[in-house]
Amino acid sequence: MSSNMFLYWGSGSIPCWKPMLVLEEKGLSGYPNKRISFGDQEHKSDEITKLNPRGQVPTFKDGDVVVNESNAICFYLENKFPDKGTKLLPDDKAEFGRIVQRCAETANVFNTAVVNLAQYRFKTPKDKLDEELLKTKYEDFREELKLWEGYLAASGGYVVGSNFTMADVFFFPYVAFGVRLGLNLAKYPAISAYYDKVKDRPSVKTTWPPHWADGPGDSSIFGPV
Ligand SMILES: N[C@@H](CCC(=O)N[C@@H](CS)C(=O)NCC(=O)O)C(=O)O
Repeated sequence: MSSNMFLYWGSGSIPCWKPMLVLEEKGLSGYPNKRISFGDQEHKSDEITKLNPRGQVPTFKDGDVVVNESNAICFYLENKFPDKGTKLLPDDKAEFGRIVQRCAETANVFNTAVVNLAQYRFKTPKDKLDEELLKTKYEDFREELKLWEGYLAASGGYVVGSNFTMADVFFFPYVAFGVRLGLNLAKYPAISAYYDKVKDRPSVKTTWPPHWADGPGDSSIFGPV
């Protein structure tokens, strides 16, 4: 059933990790795929840009249907396979609303953690870092994490309730990315317990970014958070 699908992905990419988690949770492992090399700019190759003019991964097709953008791929797969494997978006309308709300809120995690902080750190030479600006970036991410700490402390062990849902697909990769780059979860006990539980989930272990096994990340990025 999954043989018409094809996913281009890159290791360590949060946007790629999300649809990979959905595919595993849906029991669609073994789908044809290609891991691209960012270093060799393979995401800018004709093979990818003819499907995705942005030259980004994930790039995905299912037969003649091309779906790019990680969120879109996740919702496409859930819509196509609602009753296969893990049900990531339930039929119950209220529950559905809570889950898609948290999915949407991960845009704030992306902005505070990745765009404002990690990308600033990656792109700025150490001697050019504006320490005062950095403090505000740490504070913004801290404030965002406090919200998620509250959500998890009040929920049944997952982002929404007591089952793994699309909200976890959207949120967990940020936590793992944070931990790799020095985020100290001792300050966030509910997120810490969540991380410890979800990291051992089969879909998560199978899709763990392969290059993370090559060595640790730069723990100074999120260390002060
Ligand atoms: N909004 C897109 C973002 C995808 C994205 O930024 N992918 C990165 C890898 S994490 C990429 O391909 N970057 C290369 C580039 O933008 O040139 C999504 O959610 O799928």
